[in-house]
Amino acid sequence: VGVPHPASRLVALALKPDCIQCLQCLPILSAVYNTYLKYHFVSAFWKEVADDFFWKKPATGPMLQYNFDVTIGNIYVKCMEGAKTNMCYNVLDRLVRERNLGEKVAYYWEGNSPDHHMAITYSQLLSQVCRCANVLKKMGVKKGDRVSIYLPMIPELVYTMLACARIGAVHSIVFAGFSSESLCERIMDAQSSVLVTADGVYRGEKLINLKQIADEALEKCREIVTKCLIVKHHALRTKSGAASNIMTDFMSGICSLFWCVQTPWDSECDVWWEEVMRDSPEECEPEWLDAEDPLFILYTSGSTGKPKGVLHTVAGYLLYTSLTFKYVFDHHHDDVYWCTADIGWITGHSYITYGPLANGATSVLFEGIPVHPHVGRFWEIIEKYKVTKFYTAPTAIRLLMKYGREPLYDLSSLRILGTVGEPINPEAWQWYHEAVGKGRCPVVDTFWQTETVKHSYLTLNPHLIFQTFPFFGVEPTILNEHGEELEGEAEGYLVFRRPWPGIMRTVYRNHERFENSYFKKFPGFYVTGDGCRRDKDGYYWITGRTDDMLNVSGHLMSTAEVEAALTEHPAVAEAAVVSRPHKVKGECLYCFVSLKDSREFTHTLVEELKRLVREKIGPIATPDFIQNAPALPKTRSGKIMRRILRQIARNEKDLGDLSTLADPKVVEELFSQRCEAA
Ligand code: 6R9
Repeated sequence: VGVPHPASRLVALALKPDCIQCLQCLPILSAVYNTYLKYHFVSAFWKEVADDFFWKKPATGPMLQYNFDVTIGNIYVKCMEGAKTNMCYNVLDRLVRERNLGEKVAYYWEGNSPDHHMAITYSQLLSQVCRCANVLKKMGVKKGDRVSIYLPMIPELVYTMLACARIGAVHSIVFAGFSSESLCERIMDAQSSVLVTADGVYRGEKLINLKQIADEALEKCREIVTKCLIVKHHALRTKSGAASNIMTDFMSGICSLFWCVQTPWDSECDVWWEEVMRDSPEECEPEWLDAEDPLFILYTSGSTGKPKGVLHTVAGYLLYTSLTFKYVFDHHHDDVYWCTADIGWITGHSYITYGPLANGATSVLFEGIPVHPHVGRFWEIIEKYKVTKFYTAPTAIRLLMKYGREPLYDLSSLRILGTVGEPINPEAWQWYHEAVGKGRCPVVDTFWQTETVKHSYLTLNPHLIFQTFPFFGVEPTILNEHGEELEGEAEGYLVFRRPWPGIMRTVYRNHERFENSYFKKFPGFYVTGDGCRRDKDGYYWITGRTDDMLNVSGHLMSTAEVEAALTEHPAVAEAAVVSRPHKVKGECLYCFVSLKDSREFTHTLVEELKRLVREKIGPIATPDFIQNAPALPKTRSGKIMRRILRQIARNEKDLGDLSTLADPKVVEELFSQRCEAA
């Protein structure tokens, strides 16, 4: 098509083999491709993107300023300096007032039980958000204050985060599956003055007492948190999801009443959401913030074990989540979009709340799990709401693959399928494409991170698996161990050469850690921590983490964090954790523990250790395998050789060079005791 850039392969590869005869679509593809180039390389286009939104004051500085080189000075990224705006105004008021979308459904909320559901329009959302914003203000929350949110996937979660955005408070959402310790650690780091939680929630058949977990967390941070706002969700809305009849309704009524009465209460601090929201006014003037004011903190695992508070700012995040949503999911006004992630993770922040709302989209907000009350729940919801765009994770696809796609449900509304969270294996891709998308729907594989907030890469091509192409403005490259850029077919460290508006700005209260984690290893580049291969056609394939991180069911955690939990047990002297492939989770935890003298490795100890990790971090970190390791393979300088442990866990006998090992006999012994089954 005469475009002198290697990216022209995008067009070439988008053609099916029989296109070679017809070529009628070439002018269209060529136009699409030229637009891609313009968006990708012409910086003026940021200005065009910004024009869609409301700015109380225009920018005085350029669209983007940055330094990515630690050897020159501090790392910084600034977008639209001098501009003033408000995220909440842009995603709600602008649509209700300027675009007349008040009556449009913003969310179809679908509860854990199919009996619970509701539709929320944009104007209803705006009024709930304003009321919540006034409640927070009354509790003393001001611009710049942090609010921790520990809520399940209920509308109040969206109301609270947008209420924070409206008044300029910084939300810090903690996934409601995390333990009290994890919650406490995040509250302390963020120094949040308010915690918002719920009485309890059913996840599938399991009741989780959120208030009790929150209370345990608050025990250690009472002097920081002055108010705890509690949504009466379990008591008012939920049942176990069992078929409803007079008897079960009566019983659940009694249980709810009992639950309310028995909820532990600290009258100094605790406030029921329903009580304060009832009389709260529906008008709340937005706080006009600087473009670079913080919008939220979201904690992600760090390789040293302590979670990092990734900080994002208002203007850049608005531009990027809205733009990526619009193009990656080819958003149309009549779409019904569903992202199955939890808002407690970045995918939910960007692609359940901010990105879809900024585009005036209608989304499904789902509280439950894929297999409750039956394994066809996802398909049932797609049919019920006629979902057109569906975004999920490989781990969910692999889980559902096990049961096969029930033909009972009509999925003909689907137009685009998306995946995120970890590399998708060919089998899962194939099944997603054929059984779910019936071969008609493009699968967009979106690689990105809590830190990058946006789809750094995506597959635009429905006919080919995996190949990924950088999103507008993203310039990836591959480096070897010495930091040299690799050309052509190559494998190495995936890095980015320049920023885009939505990249993280700092680690909250620890800018040094931000620079050390992402910019020190290869000065001049943002280091993703992922490995990557470029094939002969110039496409990028993400190969997985290159650091001490594990990706279990799409959730990142650090080996150090799990090891720290294990070594808290009095019987454990040392622990080393590696990943082992898992059919559904992608990766699972395989832990080696060395016990203190005279301690015995028993089944009870294994169970105790699993419980300990669950309590310290949360159920997602529960180890699948725990192996007794009388000694660990170490280098002469005392470093644990995780590469070898990984190979033992995976039963890979070809261990390569063991010359740096202090005692090679250790390896044989560990091999002989390896766990076969969980
Ligand atoms: C959005 C999100 C980020 C890490 C990332 C990488 C892995 C995410 C992926 C993928 C291959 C994809 N990852 N999406 N790997 N293909 N499509 O998951 O953010 O929780 O911060 O995890 O997840 O390893 O570096 P986060």
